[in-house]
Amino acid sequence: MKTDLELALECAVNVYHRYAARSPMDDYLSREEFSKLLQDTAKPFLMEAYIQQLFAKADANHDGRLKFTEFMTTLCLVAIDAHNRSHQG
Ligand SMILES: [Ca+2]
Repeated sequence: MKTDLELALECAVNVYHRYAARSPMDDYLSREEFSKLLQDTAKPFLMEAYIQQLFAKADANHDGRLKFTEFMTTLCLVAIDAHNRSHQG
């Protein structure tokens, strides 16, 4: 039986693959795929400007697409934000 953390990590990998395989079908997230991923799986009300800001922060090698390690940077930022919010009111 898998632990909660194992399931969460597996989920992150699966979500990444599901969206990276759209258009173009590769192992990278384009801006469009990244935007769709966040809108579908995170908060539907996320502003496009905020999404593009996250993308720019995560695209460490500035090639205009996110590889898995860059995507994990984004997830990390979102997780830290969620943790901080869990300690507020
Ligand atoms: Ca990149």
